[in-house]
Amino acid sequence: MRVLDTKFVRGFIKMADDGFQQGWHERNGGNLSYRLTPHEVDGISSRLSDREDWTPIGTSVPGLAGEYFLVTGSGKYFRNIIVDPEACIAIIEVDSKGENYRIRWGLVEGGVPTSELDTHLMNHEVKKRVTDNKHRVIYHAHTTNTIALTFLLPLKDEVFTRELWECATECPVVFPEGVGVVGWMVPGGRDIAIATSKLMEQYNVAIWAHHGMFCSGVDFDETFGLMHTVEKSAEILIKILSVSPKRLQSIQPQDFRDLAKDFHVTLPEKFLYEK
Ligand code: 2HA
Ligand code: ZN
Repeated sequence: MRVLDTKFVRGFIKMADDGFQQGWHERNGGNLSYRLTPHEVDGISSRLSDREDWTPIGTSVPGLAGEYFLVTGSGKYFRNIIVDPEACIAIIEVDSKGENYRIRWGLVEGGVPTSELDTHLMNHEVKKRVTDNKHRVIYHAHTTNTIALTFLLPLKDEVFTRELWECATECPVVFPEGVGVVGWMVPGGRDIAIATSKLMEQYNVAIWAHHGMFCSGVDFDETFGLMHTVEKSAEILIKILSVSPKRLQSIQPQDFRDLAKDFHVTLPEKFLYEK
């Protein structure tokens, strides 16, 4: 089967374009990765090239040995993915030690996988383990309102989670485990990958101060929907803060406890502090 005709590649391209349409991917901003199922690898095996050399990942991900990923290319523009996917995205294979990768398809005009490959792969390794192999998508975007909030709120998981929960009733149902926050760090390397993947042990959302957001999920819909929900709530909060520093009313800790009961979610008490 042609790689471009597969459901997972089409879903990947649609998600990338949805993100671009949201205004989250200026220039070459953002990156996306998807961990293929063995069945999906089998379906395209005759279309994969084995001419490329192995390249060090820059970190070690033994939990991903032998896995295949569809990833965006470093320096490629999300805006162009829908127009010329073969030039903008690639399928990579991780070696049997989890230390090297090689390109098996795509990036036909040259290039390498996303500059945030370390973070993507370390997040995938954590999520594969803690979700019992269910999560397959890691998404990074430059979400405008969430970035703006990192200049206004203390960079604490408890504060971001609580403020985002309060601004849209669906939030505690969509991300009951909360969100994590990483203080400003140099992007594109192992240190920020370690900090982010540590948060991914307990959250599906990691916010990078003054930069953007990472989300994890089982499929494209769920992962995009999570990013979209967090960013929508951040937009509401930015509108509130823009109009007035004072709120007349909001959702209270006991309201969240009542919601948790009816919607069958567990909301950690550390987010339900008295203000
Ligand atoms: O340019 O978003 O974090 C891609 C990025 C780096
Ligand atoms: Zn970025």
